[in-house]
Amino acid sequence: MFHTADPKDIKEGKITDIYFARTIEILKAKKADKWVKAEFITKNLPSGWTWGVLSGIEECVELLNNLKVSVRAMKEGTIFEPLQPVLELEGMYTEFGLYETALLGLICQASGIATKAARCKKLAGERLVISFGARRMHPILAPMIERSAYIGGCDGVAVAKSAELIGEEPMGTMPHALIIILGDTVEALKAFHEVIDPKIKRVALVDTFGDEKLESVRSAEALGRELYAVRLDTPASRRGNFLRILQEVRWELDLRGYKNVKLFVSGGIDEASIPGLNTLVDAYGIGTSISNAPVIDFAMDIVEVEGRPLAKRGKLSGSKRVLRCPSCYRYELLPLKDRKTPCPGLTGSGRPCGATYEDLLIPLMKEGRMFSKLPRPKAIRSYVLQQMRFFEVLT
Ligand code: PCP
Repeated sequence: MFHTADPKDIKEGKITDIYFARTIEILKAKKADKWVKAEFITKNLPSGWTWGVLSGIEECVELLNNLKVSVRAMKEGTIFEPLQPVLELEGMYTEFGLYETALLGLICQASGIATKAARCKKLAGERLVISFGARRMHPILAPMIERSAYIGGCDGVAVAKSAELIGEEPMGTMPHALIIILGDTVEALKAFHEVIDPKIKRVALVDTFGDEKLESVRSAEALGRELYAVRLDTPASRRGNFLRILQEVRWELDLRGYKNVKLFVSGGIDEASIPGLNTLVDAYGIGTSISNAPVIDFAMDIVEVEGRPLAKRGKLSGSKRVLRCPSCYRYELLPLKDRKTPCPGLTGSGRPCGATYEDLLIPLMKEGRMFSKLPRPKAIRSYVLQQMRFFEVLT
């Protein structure tokens, strides 16, 4: 048996901090339940991040769809900033209070992963970024982790079940195990080429036994134009100046006419290493730094009771609108009842922007009835990449 919750446990409200269950008990016993609005915001983002990518909304819908609540939410994949409500629930508190723990868990981890993936993809530009991190986390979470990595911007995921969930083909190369068992890099590559479906890209792993540049040349000579790339997963003990190793591999391959063979790197890749490797690298396999991304510590807080703005210290009371200018991406936070004005921002040439703000926090469902169909992961990823044109990764 795995030490994990069953989806049924989550739907039945069993994944809840006990004090929420006791609060429900007290409110029911005292007939003191109230109609409330509760919002989910983060006051700060981890690691000096200035923006986050929202992920986990589809699972929140799965959890909320049998409850008598009205839900407003940002679309999954929306880039948000601190203090902006990304989700708001309205209804009798005892209808949804029990699910605070699970709802937070669904967006805190997923949004951290999606944001990290977006940061890595932004730094890598057009180069492939593949999610290799499922092995660092409990396998029961792998599909969620890799779905968030994909919608955040990764070009592919390694685990078959995750790929199924996002409707894409899984991506991978070959493990050291194949080379160790067959005893040689090129024997393993030839066996892969002989057995595996021709549509799968041929990537030789060149750091198992010998020097990467010699193994790369041997692999290129063995497969010629069939070889898509060589993967360097050089152990840290031998990595030294990794860029120099890549320069040597690139030089030796080009010298022999294998300019088509791409360079794929993995092992300890993080945002800090990407800019320095981009001059030579065509593809990144990123594991730990994405799957073990810091969580975004959202909190759920009541902001209205029986229609009256009321919130704890440190929180802004009342239901809100989150506006964003589609032209200059300026954000505005307003009380829900306030009317929006044209964007007061300035264009690059210093003229008033004046564009019409769009509402980011929009009605999603009422008592289980959805107002619109949820987008597929591919569409969410495109939405993230489109927004990412307006955001920088400050490292
Ligand atoms: C690892 C494997 C992972 C990579 C590294 C992720 O290599 O290829 O995909 O690394 P990261 O978590 O540091 O980003 P190995 O453990 O050498 O495994 P294998 O032989 O299976 O490729």
